[in-house]
Amino acid sequence: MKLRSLLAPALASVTMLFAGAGCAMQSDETASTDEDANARVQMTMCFSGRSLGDDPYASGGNSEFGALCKAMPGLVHDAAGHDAAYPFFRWNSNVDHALDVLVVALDTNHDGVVTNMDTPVDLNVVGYSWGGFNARDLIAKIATDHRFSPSRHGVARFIALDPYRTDDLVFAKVEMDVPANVGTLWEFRHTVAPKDDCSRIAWGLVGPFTGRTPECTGSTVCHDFDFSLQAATVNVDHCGVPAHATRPVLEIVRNQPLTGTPPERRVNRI
Ligand SMILES: [Ca+2]
Repeated sequence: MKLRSLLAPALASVTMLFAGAGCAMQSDETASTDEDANARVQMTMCFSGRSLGDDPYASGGNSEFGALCKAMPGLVHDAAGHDAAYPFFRWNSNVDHALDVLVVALDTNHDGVVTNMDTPVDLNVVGYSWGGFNARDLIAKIATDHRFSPSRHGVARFIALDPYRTDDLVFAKVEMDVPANVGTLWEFRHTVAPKDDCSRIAWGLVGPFTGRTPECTGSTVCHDFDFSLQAATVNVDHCGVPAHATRPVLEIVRNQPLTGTPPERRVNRI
C-alpha cells in the first residue's frame, strides 16, 4: 500500500460553535470575500475512506480528504463521540449516530425535530471511497427519518469522491444509486487504474478501487467527472482523487465558476 504523507495542518483558523447541548460541533471558516453574499447558509458532513486500523490518516487519500472537509462551509462533525478527533466520520462509524449529530446541528430551535421552524440550510454531504457509500446511506436516511419534516428531506449537494464499497467484503458494487432527495450530485472519480494505483492491494482488500458509476432518478441533477478521460490526469489514482477534486469542490460550494475539471461522463438515469 502506498502511504501518503500527512498534510501540514495549515488550514484557515476556524471558529468552533457548539450547536445546542448535544454533541454536534460546527466549525465555520471565516467568510471569504469572494463568496456570493446572497448564498444560503451551508452545512457540511464528511465521511472518510476505509483504513486498516483506527488511524484513518494511515491510509492514502484520507489526509487530503480531511483537509478538504476542514475547508468546507459549516462543517458538522462528531464533537464528543467516536470520531471527535476528526473532521469526518470514519468508514466504520455508525451512520445512525452521524444522523443524530446532524439533527442536533440542524435543529436550531431545539425542539428535537428539523422543520421549517429551524434555520434553512443547504446541506452538503461529502464522502470519499467507502465513505461515499456511507454518505449516500446518510442521505437516504434523511429522506425517511421521522425527525425531518418533508420540507427538510432535501440534500442540496452530494459530493462523492471515488465512491467504492464491497458487499460481504468481497464483491464490488458496480453502481451507486443516488437517492432522489439529492439536489445535485457532484461525483469526481477515476475509472481506469494506473499501473501503480495505491489501491491495487490496500486496506486488506484486493483492488484497484475505481469510482462507482452513479445512477440518478427523479429531479436530481447529476455530474460525473472522470479524471481517467484526459491525458493530464490519467495518472490520478484512488488516493489522488481527494487532492485533485479539492479545487473544483470548493468552487462548487463557493458558487464560483468551475476551473480545470476533467471531462464529464453522461449519467445513467433509472
Ligand atoms: Ca427544530
